Amino acid sequence: MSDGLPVMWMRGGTSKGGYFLASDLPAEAGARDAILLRIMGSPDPRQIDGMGGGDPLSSKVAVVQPSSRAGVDVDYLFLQVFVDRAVVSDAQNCGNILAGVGPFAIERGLVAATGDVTEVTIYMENTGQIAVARVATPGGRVRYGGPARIDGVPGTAAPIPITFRDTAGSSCGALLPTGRASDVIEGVEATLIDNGMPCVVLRAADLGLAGDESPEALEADSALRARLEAIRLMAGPMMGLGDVRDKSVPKMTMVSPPRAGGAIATRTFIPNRCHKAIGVLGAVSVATAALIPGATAHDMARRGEGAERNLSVEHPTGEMTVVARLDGTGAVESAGVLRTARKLMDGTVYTGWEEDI
Ligand code: NQM
Repeated sequence: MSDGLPVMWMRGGTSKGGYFLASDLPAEAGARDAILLRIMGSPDPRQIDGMGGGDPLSSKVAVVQPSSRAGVDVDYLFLQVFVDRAVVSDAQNCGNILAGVGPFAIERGLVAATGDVTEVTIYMENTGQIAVARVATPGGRVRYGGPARIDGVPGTAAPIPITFRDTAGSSCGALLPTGRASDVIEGVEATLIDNGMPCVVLRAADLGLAGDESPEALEADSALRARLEAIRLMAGPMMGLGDVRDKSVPKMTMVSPPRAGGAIATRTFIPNRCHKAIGVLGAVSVATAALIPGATAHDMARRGEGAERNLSVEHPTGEMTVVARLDGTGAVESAGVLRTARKLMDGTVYTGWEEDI
C-alpha cells in the first residue's frame, strides 16, 4: 500500500467525509476500520493527525460499489468513525452523506449520466433500504453549483432531491419496536421509533428544558447528558438494538412546539454530541412520530392535512422539510428531502504507514 488510497472528500448535506470505492479498501472489516481510524486521526478529540474535523458530522465515510441487485445502481455502506474512541460503527445510516453518493457514483463511472438529471438508485447496506437521488448532470457531467439552499450550509448548490422507500423498522424491525407509541424510561415519557433512524423522542419540557437552547448550552449541561445517556442505554435493548454503549444509535431527540412556522422544534444528541441541525433520517423518524397519536411529538406538532404533508422540522440552524406521503391508514409510506452536496477534493489519502509496509 505504498501509494495511499484513492478517495473523494465531499460535503453531503450538513455532513462531510471520505467517499471510497469498496475495491479501494480492504474487504476485511477489521483491517478496513484500522485504516479509516488512521485516516480520520481517531481517537483524538481534535483528530489533528488525520482528515476528520473533530466532530461526528465530519468524521464519516461512504463505501460505494456497483450493485448486483435488480433495479439498483449502487450499494452504499455508511461508516461512522468515532472521534475520541477507536470505534468504527456500521450500526446506522446517514442520509446526509447519502447526498454525495449519487454524484460520486457518476464521477467514478459506476452510473452513466442520462440527460440533465440522472436518477441514481441506492441500496443502503446498513439497513437494507432503497433511496433514489436525482443528480443534476447537464451535458453529461455532475453539476454541483445551483440555486438550492439547505439550512446549516452557507450559500447555494445544485438540488439533490432524495426519496426513501420502506424505511419503517430499518434497524429495529418495526416502526415502533416496543409496539407502543410511548413508553416511560427513567420516569420520562419517550417514543421509541425507527423510520430510517432509531430515535428516542422526548418532550424537552419533561427534561426541564424550553427546547430552543443552543447545542453548546445543552452539551455543557453534564446532568442532562448523563440523564439522556441513562435513558439511551435502557432504550437500546427495548428497541432490539442490544447494548448500545458502542453504537451511535439510538439518537436522542428532544421536541417542543414549533417557533418558526414549522411543524415541530428539535434538539438532537447523536448520541453524545448535540447536532447543529438534525440528521436526514432522524428528521424523517421525528416527523413520523409527530403523525402518530399517542407519541410524545404528536400533540405539540403542527401536522397539516391530506395524503402528502410538508413537515418542517426545526433545528438549531434552521429547518429541514420532510415531505411525507401517507397511505390510507395515515401511516407514512414514503418520505422525501432536499439535500445538496459538494466535491471538495479528489485524490489520494495516506495512512502514514506506507513506509512500514
Ligand atoms: O439521520 C447525523 C447527519 C447524521 C445522520 C447523525 C443523518 C441521518 O446529520 O440520516 O444524516 O444523526 O449521526 O449526517
